[in-house]
Amino acid sequence: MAVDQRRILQTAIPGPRSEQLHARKGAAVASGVGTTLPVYVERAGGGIVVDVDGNHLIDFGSGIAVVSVGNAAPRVVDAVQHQVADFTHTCFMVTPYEEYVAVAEKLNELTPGPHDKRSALFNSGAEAVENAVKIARHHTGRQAVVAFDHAYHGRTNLTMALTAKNMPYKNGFGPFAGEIYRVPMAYPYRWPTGPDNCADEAFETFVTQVHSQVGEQNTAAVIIEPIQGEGGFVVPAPGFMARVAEWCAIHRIVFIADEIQTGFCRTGDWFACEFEGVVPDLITTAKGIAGGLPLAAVTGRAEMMDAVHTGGLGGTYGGNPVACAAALAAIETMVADDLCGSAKHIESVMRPRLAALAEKYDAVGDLRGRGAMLAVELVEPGTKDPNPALTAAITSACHREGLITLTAGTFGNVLRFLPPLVIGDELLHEGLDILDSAFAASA
Ligand code: PLZ
Repeated sequence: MAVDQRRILQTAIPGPRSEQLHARKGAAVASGVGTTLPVYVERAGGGIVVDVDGNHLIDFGSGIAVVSVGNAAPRVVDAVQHQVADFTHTCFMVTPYEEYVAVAEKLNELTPGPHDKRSALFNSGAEAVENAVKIARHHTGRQAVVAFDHAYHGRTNLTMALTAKNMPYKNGFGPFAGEIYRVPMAYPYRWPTGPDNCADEAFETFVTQVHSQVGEQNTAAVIIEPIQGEGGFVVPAPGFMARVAEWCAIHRIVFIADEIQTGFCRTGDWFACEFEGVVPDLITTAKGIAGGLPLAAVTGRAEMMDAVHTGGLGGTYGGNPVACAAALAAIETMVADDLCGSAKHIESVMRPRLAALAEKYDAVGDLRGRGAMLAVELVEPGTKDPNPALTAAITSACHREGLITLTAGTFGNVLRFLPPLVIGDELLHEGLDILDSAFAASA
């Protein structure tokens, strides 16, 4: 059933039925599992999420950059229904099936670079990152992995170690995996000597620190998000990533692009690396790949991927046939409906309006991102001091008006926007109107 593409508020947000369910959640679900906006969902499609009280909310979150093709996208629903009726699981490592192979073929074709590639499929982004590190270590025979300030790579033990932010991801969960080293990110807005020096100085710092503190000969991999996701949509200073990738190639260090949040048309290209012409050795994907079903992948140079002994990679559910069928349908949708074009169009609608907000309110320190992955960083007016209180106030005001928005950033002071790529212009504008009013009321 198609979901009416209009915002409709029937009750306060959250409504009474959501509140009842939320009380049950409190009694039944571990409190460590948080909730951004406790409206309980009944169905969703396009740019709308419908809750159990009959409210229609505008979706500027896509379930954290997952349902780029829209919720319950028609091709995905159809493919899943067929696959689930045929068979649900055999385990690819026991008796394989075509859908897994077809997803690997698509990934090898769509990811940057014309070289010979291989892929392996997993269940979650964190699992893909773990496996990329396993592959890089096996291929190089080295152990150290270099990650950046503000990075987010997951919540498992190794990926917690790669993730930069303590609260809520790491606090009290140590000890963390060893041989992880952190270097500064080329974060233009917060670079001490200003954005113009950022790429050069950050690259020099990177080289010096890896050389002096780790040693190139000990470094298996450098992992970077081409645009940092949870870290606040930090777009590395232009040229930084390309120079890091080049330097990695010289020292035979595996350059891993974590495109779990940026991949699959989100930034207006299939993968965010392409914008700067960077070709990673390994690329991790998840989220947008399968229209909401759990699937993740590592794709990379055949000689690196194939360095691992047979049986060294896998997992019971990795590349589950239903998730693979969904991925093939999601990718088909991205091609047929030109969702990279849609992401660029979304930027053309959103960026001028966000720029107008930045013009009007001193609290907007920075506007950044690409495609349908845009954010504003909020500060105390006249300074660069993070303003998480205002960020929270604006977010709550948006939620109360039926606009799902998310926050991000090491300092909790970034409003980020990740609408489904199939959202209509009217909803986009209405969402931005709500954001305008939230700024007017709070800033
Ligand atoms: N790498 C770049 O963005 C997941 C995390 C939500 P999983 N980001 C959303 C939360 O609070 O847990 C992410 C990412 C990047 C890796 C991951 C991890 O992907 O599928 O959540 O494991």
